[in-house]
Amino acid sequence: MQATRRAILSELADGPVTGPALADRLDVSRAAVWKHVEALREDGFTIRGTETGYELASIPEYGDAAVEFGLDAPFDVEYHEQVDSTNAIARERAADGATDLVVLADEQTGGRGRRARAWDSPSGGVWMSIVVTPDIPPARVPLLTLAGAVAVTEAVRDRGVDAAIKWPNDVVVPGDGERGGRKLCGILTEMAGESGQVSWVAVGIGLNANIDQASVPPDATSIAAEVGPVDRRSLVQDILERFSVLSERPSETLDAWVASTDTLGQHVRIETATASFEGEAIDVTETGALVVRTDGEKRVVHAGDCEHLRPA
Ligand code: BT5
Repeated sequence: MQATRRAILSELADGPVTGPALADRLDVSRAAVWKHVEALREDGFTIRGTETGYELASIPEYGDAAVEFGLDAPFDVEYHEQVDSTNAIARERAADGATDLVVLADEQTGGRGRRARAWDSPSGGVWMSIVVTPDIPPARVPLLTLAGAVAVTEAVRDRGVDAAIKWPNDVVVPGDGERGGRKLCGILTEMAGESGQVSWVAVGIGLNANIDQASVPPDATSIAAEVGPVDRRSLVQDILERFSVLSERPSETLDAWVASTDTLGQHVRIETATASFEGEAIDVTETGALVVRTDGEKRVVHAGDCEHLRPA
């Protein structure tokens, strides 16, 4: 959001302020204040002119301005009603030098999972890609996926959903089923880098929020199906604020991940690009890889699919 508009909103958050007082506090002309107030009205903010000054009467329900308003994390938000894939846009923005940007959409027509799988993304979900440029080696990028999973899990638990993390990138509602429960959220993290250094990372989060059970795969679930519809604006803010803190704190992320996963202690089947095997999931390494004990040996899995078979 444009800086003066952000400043006007933060002034109005505490109560009405007159046009001249706003102009004075923000060091702009009264005409400029009027112009920015009009622009905010077009963005969906209800700003009334009262005897005591401009009064912020309501904020938009969802969208870039809605999510940015009151957000306690350093992200700009780019909102689209409909896109092909927020990760595709995030990659373009990142290649153009963007950082701390969230590409958010109400609906995706070409949502993607890992290994070019399709991701169903009807209107009402939370489909977003967070672009960051951390100063870390590529080996630590998976920790950002874990940070995303922890952020989503904690945010949806706060809203009454019984969620758990399934290694590496799923948030599920535990129960029977191949996926170790019904899938509520998946994360697709993409990156670019050179000479052992990351240049950007896009953490793509797909969270089935206010969508019907019928519009996601049969073994998936949504927040609406579990506990009823939620306010997506505050949900997105909550996830972004938690992600922003965790992404700077790898050891806290790992502890929170271990506390929220139901993969550890499970007998699992692992599929990687080159191998398939079963064993007991016993640990996660400091870069987020899964440690699996098979007959007498420990195997460290950096990337792959994991199916929960039964408690070990
Ligand atoms: C994932 O892949 O779980 C990563 C999904 C990431 C989606 C987000 S949305 C915002 C951003 N923009 C994008 O284009 N993508 C990211 P994977 O682990 O490969 O799981 C994919 C599998 O999940 C599919 O093959 C289906 O079986 C299943 N699936 C598809 N749509 C689903 C949905 N809405 N809810 C639950 N499961 C789904």
